[in-house]
Amino acid sequence: MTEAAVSPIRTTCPYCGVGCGVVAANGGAGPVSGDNDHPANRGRLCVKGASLGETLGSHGRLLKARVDGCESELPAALDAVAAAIQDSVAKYGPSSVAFYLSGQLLTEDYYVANKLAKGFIKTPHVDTNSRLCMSSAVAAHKRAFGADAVPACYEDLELADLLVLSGSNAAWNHPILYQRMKTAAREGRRVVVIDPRATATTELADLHLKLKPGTDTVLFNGLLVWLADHQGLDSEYIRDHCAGFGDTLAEARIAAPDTASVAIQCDLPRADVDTFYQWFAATPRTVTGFSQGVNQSVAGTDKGNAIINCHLATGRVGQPGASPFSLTGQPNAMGGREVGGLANTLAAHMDYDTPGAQARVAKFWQTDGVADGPGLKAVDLFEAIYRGDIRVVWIMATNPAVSLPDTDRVREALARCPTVIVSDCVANTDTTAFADILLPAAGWGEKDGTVTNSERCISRQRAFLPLAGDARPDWWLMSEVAWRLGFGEAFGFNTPAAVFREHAALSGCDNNGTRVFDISALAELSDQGFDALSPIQWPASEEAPHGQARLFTAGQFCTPDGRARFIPIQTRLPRESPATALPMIVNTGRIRDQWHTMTRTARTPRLLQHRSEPFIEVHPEDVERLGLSNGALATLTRNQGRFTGRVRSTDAQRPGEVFVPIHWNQQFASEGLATQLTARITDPVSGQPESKFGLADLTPFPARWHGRLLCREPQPRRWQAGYWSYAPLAECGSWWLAGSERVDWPRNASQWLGGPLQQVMSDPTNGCFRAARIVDGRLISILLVDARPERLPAVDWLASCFALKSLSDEQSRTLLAGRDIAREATGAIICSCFQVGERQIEKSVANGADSVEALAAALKCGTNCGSCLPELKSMLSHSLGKAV
Ligand SMILES: Nc1nc2c(c(=O)[nH]1)N[C@H]1C(S)=C(S)[C@@H](COP(=O)(O)OP(=O)(O)OC[C@H]3O[C@@H](n4cnc5c(=O)[nH]c(N)nc54)[C@H](O)[C@@H]3O)O[C@H]1N2
Ligand SMILES: Nc1nc2c(c(=O)[nH]1)N[C@H]1C(S)=C(S)[C@@H](COP(=O)(O)OP(=O)(O)OC[C@H]3O[C@@H](n4cnc5c(=O)[nH]c(N)nc54)[C@H](O)[C@@H]3O)O[C@H]1N2
Ligand code: SF4
Ligand SMILES: [Mo]
Repeated sequence: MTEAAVSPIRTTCPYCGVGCGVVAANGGAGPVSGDNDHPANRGRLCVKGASLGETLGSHGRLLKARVDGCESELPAALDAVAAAIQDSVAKYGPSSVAFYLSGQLLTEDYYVANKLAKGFIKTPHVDTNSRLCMSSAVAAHKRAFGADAVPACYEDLELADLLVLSGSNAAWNHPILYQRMKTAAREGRRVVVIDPRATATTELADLHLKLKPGTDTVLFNGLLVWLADHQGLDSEYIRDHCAGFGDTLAEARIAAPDTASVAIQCDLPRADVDTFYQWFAATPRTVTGFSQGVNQSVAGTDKGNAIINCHLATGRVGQPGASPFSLTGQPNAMGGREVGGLANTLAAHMDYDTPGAQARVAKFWQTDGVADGPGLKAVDLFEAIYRGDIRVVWIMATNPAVSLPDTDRVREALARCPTVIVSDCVANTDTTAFADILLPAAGWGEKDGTVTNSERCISRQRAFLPLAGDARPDWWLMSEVAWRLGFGEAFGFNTPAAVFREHAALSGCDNNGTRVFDISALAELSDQGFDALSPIQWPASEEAPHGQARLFTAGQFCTPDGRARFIPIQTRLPRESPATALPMIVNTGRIRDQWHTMTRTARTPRLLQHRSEPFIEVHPEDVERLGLSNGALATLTRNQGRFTGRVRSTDAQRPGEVFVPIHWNQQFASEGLATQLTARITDPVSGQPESKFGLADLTPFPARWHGRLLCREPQPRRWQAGYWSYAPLAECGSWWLAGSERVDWPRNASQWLGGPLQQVMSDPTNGCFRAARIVDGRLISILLVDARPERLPAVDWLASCFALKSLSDEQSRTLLAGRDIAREATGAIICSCFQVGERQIEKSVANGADSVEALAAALKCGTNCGSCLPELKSMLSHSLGKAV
């Protein structure tokens, strides 16, 4: 091939549910940029999307299958999968087999999994990590609208004159949508954020309701009462398009009789509650966006319905700029729901109890029957594995040893399970460690198919790279197993387009307008048509062949009588078993630059610079009360579970509550699993775990020493430390270490550093020790130990020494002294695009910069993707002592 550029490929970002269009130039060898023509992002990308190119490559990939710990050829591994399923079905029945899927699969993968499990193996046990993510919103939609359908589109977030965001940190988790919300700022437009902590998103808020965790239903019940008492209802809409208003209002009056009661129950200033209610009543164009602070709750479904009740009561559903809007998390959370990938659904928006659905789906799939009832939801599914009722589980594109609550129990379940099959694109995760059979899955850039974003927009993910090693797309791996199980005829797909056509046809099968999910207009797409498919918002049916932006605009819903349902909401607060009535409430969530369990985003050093280790955000009063200090380590303990992280003292938190990130796991930290701090408590309707409320003791980590160790990789771990946290850097690996044991440094250091030391500096009176291995002038590894963590030097310049071909004597001495003379330390990176750190920003402010524009002029920070703007603003306001 000549050097002629391969034409750019348009695809979709594999991270969040915003679903931005991405252009990969030059077969992935070129830079990745935003697709100007994609309706979700119009060319913009956040820092995660913009770094996608750096996550490609074979490093860390699972390239070969493994069976019982030994490398295997792929056909033999697929034989082993089929044999395990066949054997288990023969001995224990189909229900002994389960599939645990993911909103990160493509729709085509999901469709094949659902068909194979429910239609052919005939196990009902197919659930997905969407259970932990969106199942409360799904259940709320079904209760209110009769179908799991999001009425709104992204434009509504801009059109709204009042934007309410509840339980959503969109600035970090839906960054491009957040940019759109921000750009829509105008005279008269207001934003209300409802969240127990201040976040980057509250920067946009005209009103932040820092409510007591779990009390959202009280707040929205109170709103319904207020609307009824202040002529705020749309009585005609309620009369003509809804049912159940009377009972719902009566229940709301019991739960939240007046604003005084709401203010006390939610622990909010009464005036703020009144303001919110007045704004809501006065603003016809109101959108309420909600996410995990709503869904991941023991009252998640009720929280969703409490919000929807207020929108129905004001006729604000499916209107321009007026709707409830569930912001989905994963790139294909929606696609999974569309194929029926949740255990309580059957297929294509049909439930097991939808009249005629089982026979219809069986006929369509040309099988003699489907599984005969709903299967187990995620948390219960893993309990069934624990008990031994489920004996074969196939886990695909999710990392349940990290993401399910009470992870020790989940790990024990996986250890007990006779056959654990894991398909992943990454070799070493906390879950692949339990796999009996490991299948190499094709990753982003290699896969072809579709995903559906938060606004029901179906977009193509397109391949632009060859398959790595033996990796294959998930739909292909499952179809191969189906052939081996004797179901070959039903799985004769040879392209994802063939799978998509079948899925589209099923959505239209006997539909006649009864199911809002109908994409039958796409059932006849040719392979070329599929390749060229432009983003389209479902439904895409005979009536709406080009898609539809909003649903339910005419007030016609999917219930048998066409009316939406008000749902009476009682108060149900977060709970924990009494035995663990410990002092701190633990809230868990996301950070800007990492994606979930870090399998992909941690491959990019620049995404680990914003937050580089596990942390605990604590209110300053608690820091003081519990004898902690900002920047030191602390441990949260719940039963056997421990989480150790660096304390970030911040009044963003409410006293008595802490926030920890969900990302770190056993690949990246000694004790970084947030899910050890949350119990197996679920919402009774949706089965979604209460991931935002745990209880734990918070104590200082008794560190005698703190250390930083940097080694050229790969290196086996030779050190012992009570605390460690790992970050891969460009030229080396970096570990934060700390220990409570006394260490004889001169004796141990050479073992820790992997060989004889060339440079040593020891100052026992200050608890200070430094040693380096330098071979032929090249830095191999370095250890810096200090009794006080703040005296350890910043990692960025230490890491830069690994890039040098040879160190001068002067440089070696500087290294051990821990002082950087070459370049001033930047501190934690705030702007990942231009690598601008905390220290530089502080310095710039000290030199007179008093606005983000001034910072941008001085440092360029915030001028590319904009993900860091909320933090820049917050740093500025903090330093200047006033809002900017
Ligand atoms: N950078 C990044 N972006 C992501 C992801 C990621 O891993 N990293 N993951 C994606 C996925 S799958 C998802 S689901 C989304 C999630 O997106 P979000 O829902 O925005 O994420 P979280 O940080 O989990 O939680 C949101 C907020 O809920 C608040 N909260 C906690 N308890 C309550 C409560 O009782 N009431 C209210 N009103 N709020 C509460 C928390 O303080 C937190 O700020 O993000 C997506 N985007
Ligand atoms: N405490 C607490 N727990 C939570 C949450 C919380 O806020 N707090 N949030 C919950 C939510 S909303 C979510 S969505 C989950 C997320 O939790 P998980 O789904 O467990 O996390 P990921 O890291 O996204 O796991 C995806 C896995 O799939 C692999 N993978 C990526 N692409 C492919 C592919 O194409 N094919 C295959 N076969 N594998 C692939 C990745 O390498 C990775 O191992 O966590 C949930 N758990
Ligand atoms: S906003 Fe979400 S979809 Fe868009 S680039 Fe960022 S992570 Fe990807
Ligand atoms: Mo999620």
